[in-house]
Amino acid sequence: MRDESTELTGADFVVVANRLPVDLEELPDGTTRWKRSPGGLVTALEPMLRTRDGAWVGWPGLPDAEAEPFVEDGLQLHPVSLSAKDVEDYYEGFSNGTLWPLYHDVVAPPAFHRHWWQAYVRVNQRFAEATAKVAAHGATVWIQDYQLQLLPAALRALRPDLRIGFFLHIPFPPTELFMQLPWRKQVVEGLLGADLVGFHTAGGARNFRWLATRLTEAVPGHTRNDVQYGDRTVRLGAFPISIDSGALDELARSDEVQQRAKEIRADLGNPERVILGVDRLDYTKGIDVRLRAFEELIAEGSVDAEQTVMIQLATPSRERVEHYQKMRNDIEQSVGRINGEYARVGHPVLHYLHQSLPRDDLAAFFVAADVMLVTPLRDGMNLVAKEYVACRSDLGGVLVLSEFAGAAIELRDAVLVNPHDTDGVKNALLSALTMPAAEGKRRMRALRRQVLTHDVDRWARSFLAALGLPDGDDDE
Ligand code: ADQ
Repeated sequence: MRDESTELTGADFVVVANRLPVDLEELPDGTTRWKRSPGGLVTALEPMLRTRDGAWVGWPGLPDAEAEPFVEDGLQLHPVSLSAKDVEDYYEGFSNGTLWPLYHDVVAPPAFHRHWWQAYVRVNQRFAEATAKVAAHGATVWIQDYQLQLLPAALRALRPDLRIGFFLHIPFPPTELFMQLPWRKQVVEGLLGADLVGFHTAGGARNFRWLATRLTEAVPGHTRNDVQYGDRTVRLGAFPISIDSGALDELARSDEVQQRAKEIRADLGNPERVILGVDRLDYTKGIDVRLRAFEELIAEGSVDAEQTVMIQLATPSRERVEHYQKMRNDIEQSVGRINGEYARVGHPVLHYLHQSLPRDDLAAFFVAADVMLVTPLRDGMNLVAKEYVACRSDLGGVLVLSEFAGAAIELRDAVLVNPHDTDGVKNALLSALTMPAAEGKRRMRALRRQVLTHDVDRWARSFLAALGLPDGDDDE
């Protein structure tokens, strides 16, 4: 993976994220190796980074690991090391125990601990120092997500010559909830260090603008999309993220994936209806909501357990955080209860896989599912909803989508539900299961028009254009 021949130089375009696009893995003999961790963000940004002498700054994913910067396929990778204590307090603590629940409508109570906050400040400062070393004079730096909200200001203090963008991948909360944060002013000031702060939705940008003008010296700017902060204008905007829709569409059309989808249905006993849920195992995703709706519909006899199968795929996530351990137990108990009550030997009504699947397998599940249930209580965007749509070139399948996912703003032709309303979710699931084919096709056609024309490349380009970065294609 290493390309020692390419030199590490000051980069004109730098992405900073909590994680690098590669993970450092510890092998049983104690040695380590790099492993690619392909995600949507990497796919979107990689081509731009390569054409621009780009660099990526982030944590390699292993505590207490010191790793040297290196070049991989023309992309500079700069590891920032975190101690076990940093991981506990900055990452699992402040990022995932305070900010994550606070920004997701407090669906779980956020914990406020001063030593977590201190670690957050310390680690953000370390990222600032690392980035300041990597960026060339006048470079563009694009900071990603809630773990690094203090970085824009910390970096500007070290390097006023840089052009700094920040994008938040999770929702920015309603102002009343944000006000609970003891360090609310510092967080807003941190973000105001950027030239452009991007959110998934206009509502997020609006909330931030209101807070900035109440909590800091910032004053309303000339338009609704900026604030004046000292002698600088900070622009705000909505940039709904997406997926590599074209590539996924092509993968889903392939003979292998189509064949695998048939096999999945056959393995399930060729039921009339297959319902699917796919999530990172997280309490914001509303997995319990959909299990309850499914269970009640079977119990009432509205759904036939002989002819309907539900599959829930859940990627393991944040397994060391206590709240996640409890949620996992609760979900697994529900799965056991539902199958205990309604399954027959060799025919579970509910299949639950606590596993991360390869991309083409996942595409096959999307192709195989008649109904996709996406029911988060709150979600920045939700890429799964878009992935399902991209996989349905046959115009089959019905998407049931929570109103509280950012994706609901674009995907108006999904069956939209309020996940807090169990009867509403049950009705939506039932209507999706019984939807006339013509209506299903009409909806899926409209959804595909949106998802295929608004892909992740377009997202990245529109953010960078707003930040004032010229288009990378003209470079060569
Ligand atoms: P996440 O909370 O991780 O992202 P989401 O947008 O749904 O949520 O992305 C999850 C990704 O993991 C999808 O690409 C999905 O295919 C994949 N995945 C889920 N389960 C899987 C499984 N069992 N096997 C393999 N892959 C699986 C955060 C925010 C979101 C926002 C994104 C991007 O919380 O709201 O959409 O960032 O900004």
